[in-house]
Order: sequence, then structure tokens, then C-alpha cells
Amino acid sequence: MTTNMAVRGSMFAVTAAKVSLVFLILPNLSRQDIGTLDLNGVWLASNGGGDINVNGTVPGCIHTDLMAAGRIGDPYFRFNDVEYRWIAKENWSYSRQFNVTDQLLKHAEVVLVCEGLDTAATITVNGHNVGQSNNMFRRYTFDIKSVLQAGLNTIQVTFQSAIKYAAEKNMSHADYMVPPDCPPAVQKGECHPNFIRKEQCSFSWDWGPAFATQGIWKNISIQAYDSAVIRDVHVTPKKGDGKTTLWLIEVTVYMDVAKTTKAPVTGLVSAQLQGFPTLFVKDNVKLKSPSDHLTLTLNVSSQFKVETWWPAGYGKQMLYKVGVTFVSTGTGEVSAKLVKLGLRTVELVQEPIKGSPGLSFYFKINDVPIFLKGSNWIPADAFKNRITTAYTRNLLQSAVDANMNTLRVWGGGIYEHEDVYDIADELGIMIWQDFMFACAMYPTDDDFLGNVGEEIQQQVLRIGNHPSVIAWSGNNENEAALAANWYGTDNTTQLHALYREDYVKLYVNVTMATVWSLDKSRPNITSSPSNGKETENENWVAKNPYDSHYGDVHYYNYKDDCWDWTKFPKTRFASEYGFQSWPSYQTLKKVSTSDDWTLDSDFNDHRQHHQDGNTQMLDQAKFHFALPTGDDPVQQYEDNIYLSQVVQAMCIKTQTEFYRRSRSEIIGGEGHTMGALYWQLNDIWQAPTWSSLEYGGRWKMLHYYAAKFFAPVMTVIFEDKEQLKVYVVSDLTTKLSQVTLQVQVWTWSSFKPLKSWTKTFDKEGNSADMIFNEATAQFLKDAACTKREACFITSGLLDSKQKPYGPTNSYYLTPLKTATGLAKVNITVSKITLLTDAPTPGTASALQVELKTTGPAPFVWLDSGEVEGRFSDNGFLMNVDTLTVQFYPLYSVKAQDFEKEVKVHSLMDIYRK
Ligand code: BMA
Repeated sequence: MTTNMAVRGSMFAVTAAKVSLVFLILPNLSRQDIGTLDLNGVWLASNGGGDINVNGTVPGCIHTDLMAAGRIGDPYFRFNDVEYRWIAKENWSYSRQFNVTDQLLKHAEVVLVCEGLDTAATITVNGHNVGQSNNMFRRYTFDIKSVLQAGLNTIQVTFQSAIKYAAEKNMSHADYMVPPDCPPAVQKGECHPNFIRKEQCSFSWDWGPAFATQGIWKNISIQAYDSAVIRDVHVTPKKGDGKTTLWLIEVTVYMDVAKTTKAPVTGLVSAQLQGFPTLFVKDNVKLKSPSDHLTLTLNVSSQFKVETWWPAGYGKQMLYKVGVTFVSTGTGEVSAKLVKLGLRTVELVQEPIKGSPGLSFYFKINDVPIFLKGSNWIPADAFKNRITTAYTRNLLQSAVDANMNTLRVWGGGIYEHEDVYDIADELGIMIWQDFMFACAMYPTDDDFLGNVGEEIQQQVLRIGNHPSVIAWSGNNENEAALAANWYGTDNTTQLHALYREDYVKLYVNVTMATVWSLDKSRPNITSSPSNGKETENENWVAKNPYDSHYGDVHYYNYKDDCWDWTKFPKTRFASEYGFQSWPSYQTLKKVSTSDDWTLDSDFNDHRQHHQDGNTQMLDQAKFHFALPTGDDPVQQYEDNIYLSQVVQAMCIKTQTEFYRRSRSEIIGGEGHTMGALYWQLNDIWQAPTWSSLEYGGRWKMLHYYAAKFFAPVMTVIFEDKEQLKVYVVSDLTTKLSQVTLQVQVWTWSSFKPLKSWTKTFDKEGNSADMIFNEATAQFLKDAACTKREACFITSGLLDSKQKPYGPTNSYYLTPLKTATGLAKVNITVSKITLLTDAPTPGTASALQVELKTTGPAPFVWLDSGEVEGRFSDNGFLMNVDTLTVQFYPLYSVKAQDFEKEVKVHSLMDIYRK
């Protein structure tokens, strides 16, 4: 047994030094600590039949345990997701022995604290049933005092197959169907995930495999105490009057209190802002058993020099910590917790807009309106114990390095690991946090609702201290599914009314009500997409949740040419839109064999979980490009991967630029777009998906493009009927004085522009303006461009000293398959040098790569082969004969080793015969 002054396994363990600071205020107390016994480590994992017995790692899951024991291979390899289906259909149990001391048993309360059980389980200690679980998103605390003994004890957690549990629950829900029953066949998934409170995509998704894991996926420990323990601390900063009071920090302390026949538990609770010894508050409390809570308020007066937390690109990400301590009067027992916070305000503005029906939908942080730029986050692995802090950091760093400021933690995955929120706090990434319900109707019997209520309460208290979290949102697309009858929920009027009632029960009466009771400091949206306030007016299920005049919109269109911006909805806030591409050959190679590397291989079909996905990618490519040609099938496979990434990058570039240029205007009653979060940031495995980061972290071409189309200041070129227009967009809060817009016309046969047009002006911050507007035909004629097919346009800004400022943009006047003069050129890596002092996102030294080309080349792609890392730019248009880019390796690499791996090519190279 270990005795520790911190509550082990809790969110933020308190170090002795930190607690002693609090003790300065509370002298002369003889201290006695909460006893904890950590049960993490090696357990025995066995299947129901008892014929498989392997080491079970806690925290962990059965799939990785079987893999570590050599019972199975890599579950992601080839068709293993289907081969290993049997694992999820078995009932697995985890057991171990542990020693307990007399001293621990003497405590009034001895509880088993399970931070996360995945999912349906019965827990026994020494053969006695101590409790049950059926929600992987909840912490369970079981009383085990009466069944423990001094000396050796045994614990067993017996899981029921999540697939079987869900099927049983569905069967017993006899009154009416809660659809959908099963996912589309192409997903090769399991049925009825909506009947179990488990990661919904673990039963498969249109980008992911079905691995319905089982296991103890978070920490597990025993806790022993006599008075009370702090279970959660929820901190809410509120703006003060700005004169005498800068901030009021409300600290709500949630405690589990020992059952006692004697007088109520009393003690002293204190809270202190770390680093400010005189900024503390304390209170004598009388606590009710079995649980109680109280609120203390820290008054941050103007004498304390505190700083606000800002999103990336707007200022510093200042973080503080509040230490909370409870000292029991009777026993001197101490329980302590340390939680992080950032001082910031958030507001979702929904108000009338002049010239437009409906309401605005945008966020203000610290009173500054902010355009939310970013993407949607899905679970980083099917097996959560494989995700390291370094891996999470690399993904999130990649997001900010691509100029993102927001991620939506999507509702079909998990309430994320603490790392995600901690790193988001540090990097200034705002989080739109969904609750975990997606693409389904859900049951609403009392057990289910009670279970969800507990889940919401615990998650709001766990995640809600993070300044990065700026919004709660009830579910993914369930309002839309109901409104648009995705699952046959309106076949009879009577049933439709019932589904609507169920919807309100779950997301309004339980979810939203629970959130409001705990946290009023953030906007609370019922669904994404929704019409915000208008959805509320329409009794929570709007007729058209995709209305562009309200709230947020999800938009997918695989049929039309994605370079045609007129197809996109001019929404207030685009929270999802996307196109698929294949991940790199290097990434796919790890889970396939050479037989798989053709477009029509079984593997290629198998990994595609979206109906007609492979055809859609090719069809979209055909709008603008000829398909790759050549005799070597593997080469052709690689060329197709490349082309799919070109197409995805261009599609999302076009759509995002449309949203960004729409931030300041209302046209035909639509506009004032203030958010663009494309679908999706990351991948759960190696497959064709909508992601811009591959499983493993490699950047697809789209991610390089994101860095440019999300740049704080950028230009957008497009045609509106016969007019060529260029907008200048600035997300800065300050004015740019005397910037010059340069618009140039080029041909494919020269490094010199045919014509340069410039204009110098002052650019206000937080706005998008049209600076250039000319008839295309006339502009090309003036440039002596003979025909559209022969030319392309670029735009860029120069600062007041005439130096390039921000990214250069380009515009192709015709599909490149019909471009004239676009020929195969010779591009080579001409020099590689090691840069020892370059600023690198990773820890290793950067390399400088010099490129030379014999002619202009679109979509120049540098490939680092087996070397992991990323370039400063990639997928670009090269219209100079020499340029340099940096390469940032993930691990140190010698220039000569890198030279062997690095390759470069451009679009015309994929036409090999
Ligand atoms: C939206 C998302 C996901 C899905 C994606 C791509 O519906 O919310 O459910 O993966 O589109 O189809």
C-alpha cells in the first residue's frame, strides 16, 4: 500500500511542495493522509472459456494485450479488423491479487475508484460482487470495505462483450425501434452502438474499423479515508468590474463524505491561486454524507498582476493553478487537488444582422470577435493506450502550425484524454466539445437517462476547467437526422412525435439541464449542425437545421466540381465539410503487402468505409485532371495517391477560401461567415479518409494547404460570372498600413509574368474586402494572354517595405487537363544542407532543401521517404527556377541519409506514357 498526500490517479496530482504552500495558512495541524493503493499494472486477462490467459495491462485493452502476448498480429494489418472480430465477441475478465494492510482497513471508508471501465462489467472483490458498470465515460466508486481483508485479496472485473450487451439492450427495448440498427455494409461494422455508452465509432465508422475493445482503460485504485475526499474541483473565472476587481474565480469543490453515525464531518476548505500567496479563501464547512459540494470565490483584485488567456494568434496562453485543500477538524486528515485554469471570457453572439434574415453565429473571446479556423478531431487510435503524450502533441502542434485556432472534438468518439485539453490550453487551440452521441436516435428509458446524467456531470467537471474548451454541444447530426428523416423516424406521425420527445428528453432535459446546473460560463448548443437560438424556437428540432441564416452547417457534395464555389452554402459557420484522399504509400505500406498496391485490389476496397468513396475520389479528379498513366502498377498506385491528395487539397482550399472571404459581407441575405472547420484533422488508422494528417502524423498535401488558406492575412482569387476578383482577408485585430496587393498573369512557359497589377492601401483588421475586380477577358487581353487555357493568375501581398507578406495564392483559369503549354519539366533536389540553428517545430535539426526546375510546375511534391517529418511547404506551384524549403525531421537525420530518401515530382510527372 502506498500512502500519498495526493488523491492518486486524479486529474492533477498535488505535489508536496504545492500543498505546503496551502499549509502556510493552516498551521499546527497534525496531518493524516488519505490512503491510496494503486492497482494499475499487470493483471491476468482471460476469455470466457478460460483457454486464453495472457498478461493484461491496466490501463489498456484486450486487443493490445493479445498483441503483446503474441496471440494476434497487428490488428491494423490488411484484413485483420475482420479476422479479429472474435475478440470483441468474447467476454473477457481481468483479475489480480493485491495486499492490504491493517492500517488501510481501519479507515471508515474504503472505496475502489475506477476512472474508466470499457464498458459493461461486473466487479468482484474476494468473490463478492461490489458493483457493475455500463458506461465507459463514467468514473465508478464502489464501497469495498466490508469485503476486503488484511493480507492477500483478489479483484476481478468481468466484462461482457459490448456487441452482445448492445444487442441485448436493443432486444429488450421492445416498444419501438431506436434506429439505425446496423451501419452500412461497407463499414464492416457492428450493430446498435446507440444502446451502449461506449465510443460510438468503436463499432465502425465511415473512416474507421470496428474494434469494440474491452478493458480497464483508465486508472484504478483503492482509496481509504475517515472524513472526506475532494472528488472534483470546478473553477469558473468571471470578469470583475475591471477597476477594483479584475476577476472573480468561483471554485466549486465536490466531496465524497464518509458515512458516520457520529456528528457531521467538519473541516476547513481553502483555495489558493498558485504564485499569489496572499490570494486565498477559506471556509469552515459541515459536510453531508455521502457527498456534498461548496463554492468559494477568489477575488482577484487589481493589485494582482494576472494576465488573460488568448487563443493562438491573439496573445499569450497564460495558465494558472488553483490549489484546493480540505483538512478534517476531527482527524486532521487532508485531501488536496490542484487544477489548472485560464482567465478568459467566451460569448456566442446570435443577434440580427442588417440586410440578412436570421441571426449571426460567432464567438467572442475576451470581447474580440474571432473567426474560428480549424478542423474536426476524431480519436487518434482505436486502442487508446497506444496514444502517447508526444503523439498527441505532434498532432496538435501540426494544427497550430497550419494556422488553426479551433478543433471540434466530435461526438462519435470519446471525451478526450487530459493531454488533448492540456496541450490545447498551452497552444491556444479552442475546443468545441461535443457530447458523445452521433448519427443515431438514442433510447430514453430511465436507466439510460440516469446513466447519461452522471456521465455529463462528471465530464463537465473534468473538462470544464480548461480555458481551451469554449462550447458544449449536445450531439453530432442527430437533430439533422430527425429533421431530414435519415433513419425512417417519420413514417407515422405518432412515432415521429415520440422520437422528437425522446430527443428533447435526452439533449435538453438531461444533457443541457445538467450542463447549465454546473457551468454557465460557456455557450451550450444542442446539436451540430443546428440553427442555434432558432432551433430552440422550433422546439429543438428545426425544420431545416442546415439553414444558412442560422447556426452552423455541415455540407458534403461529392457530385459537383469542387472548384465551383457557387455550390457552397454561404453559412454563418461551417463546422464540417470535406473530401477524401488516400494516405501516403509509406503509411499504407506498413499495413499491406505488394499484392495490395493496385487501385482494384481487395485491400483498397476493404479499407474504404464510405459508400462509393473510391469512385467519388476518381470522379472528382476527372473534373480537372487526366488520370495517371504508366506501366508500373505500384508506381501508378503511388501516383493515384498523390492525385487524390491534390484533389482533396484543392477542394478544401476552394471551399475554405470562400468561407473566409465571406466574413464581412452579406450577399442575397447570406454571409458573415465566422467559422470554417473542415472534416477531419486526424486518422484512427491507415485508410482513405477525409483527414489532413495521416495515422502516424504525416502531413497530407491538404495540411500544407491549410497553413496557407488559414493564414492570418491572405488573398483569395476567384471568378464571379465574367469578373475576376481578389479579396484580402485579415484576422488581425490591428490595421495594416500601406500594403500592396499584387495580381500577376503567367503562362506555363516562362518564369516571367506577362503582367503585374498592383494597388497599395490600408487594410483594416478583422475583415475581408474586395480589392481587385476586373472583367477577366479584358484583364487577360491587356496581359497579352492569348487564351484562358494558356495562363494562370497569382496574387500576394507586399508590406510597406515591398517585401512579400503572407502566402502567395494561385488561380487556374481552366481545368489543368486542358491547359496549354503545361509540359513535363525536370525538377530536382539540387542541394541539401543541415541547418543547426533553424527554428524547428520538433527537437531535431532542420535541413534546407534547394530545388531547381526547368519550367513552371504545379503541385510540386516533396517526399521524405522513410524519414518522418515535414517540410515548411509542399504541394506548391513552382514558378521560379530555384527555391528552398526546410525539412523538419521528427528525429535527427544526417543530410546524406536524407538525400537518399528525398524525392520530388510535380503534376505532369504522373503521366508516364
Ligand atoms: C459527418 C461526420 C462524420 C462522418 C463525416 C464524413 O457526418 O459527422 O459522422 O464521418 O461526416 O462522412
